[in-house]
Amino acid sequence: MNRTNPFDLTGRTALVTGSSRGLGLAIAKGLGDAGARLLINGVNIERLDETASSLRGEGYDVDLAAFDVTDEASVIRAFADFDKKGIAVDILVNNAGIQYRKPMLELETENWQRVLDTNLTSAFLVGREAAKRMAARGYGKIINIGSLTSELARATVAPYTVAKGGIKMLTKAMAAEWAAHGIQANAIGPGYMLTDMNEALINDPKFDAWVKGRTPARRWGKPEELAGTAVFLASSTADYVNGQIIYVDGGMISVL
Ligand code: GCO
Repeated sequence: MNRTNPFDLTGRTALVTGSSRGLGLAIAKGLGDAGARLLINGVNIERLDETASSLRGEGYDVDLAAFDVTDEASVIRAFADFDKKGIAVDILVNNAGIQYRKPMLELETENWQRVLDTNLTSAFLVGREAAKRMAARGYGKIINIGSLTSELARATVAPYTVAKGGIKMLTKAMAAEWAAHGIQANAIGPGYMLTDMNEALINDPKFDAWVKGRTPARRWGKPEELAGTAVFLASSTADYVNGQIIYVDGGMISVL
């Protein structure tokens, strides 16, 4: 019998922002494993080049998309460049993000703004440019990366919490306006993951013990554990899934 794989992404092009390492890289690999051509994005050209060549070495079909997701002119230029090259972004993963930990009473407005620009406004900017093209084609998948802090606050990460709460609502706003154009916008909410961004937390024995105690799975998540959910949301099996945030968190958000 000739069965087709409903999760197959062959022929699709996926742009993953902030994908030279961490969660973005793991998600990109997952989409690539499912057959997608990858557009790897970041601002550090050297690191991006290294990631692209190692991905190519592993057999992935990769192009570089070096632009700053916080800079509107660069985002617009990048999409104009895709248009010129005949590249259609079928799948967009808004993953780029930074963390800045400081108690709010000491927090500088500049750093508040920087975290919001990188973690939230970027998803609007890149999302808008991608969705203009997706709407014209009547097809597109947008996956925004949320967080446990899309729902719950944690002391010292206020701007991140506000940005990730915003990501949850931006995802719903995208669904509200773009679902009729054949675009599905959803989000993934990772739990505590083993990434460079979380290095200071992972290396803090008290925090490490707290994560393991607080998470029903009793461990940190591995970046590659997001891949399956990303593939699902990017695939045709999720064509009627809209505006959702799916937590991949070892059960943390569901328990006290
Ligand atoms: C923090 C971390 C966060 C978490 C993530 C959990 O300081 O709390 O850096 O990024 O890992 O938000 O979902």
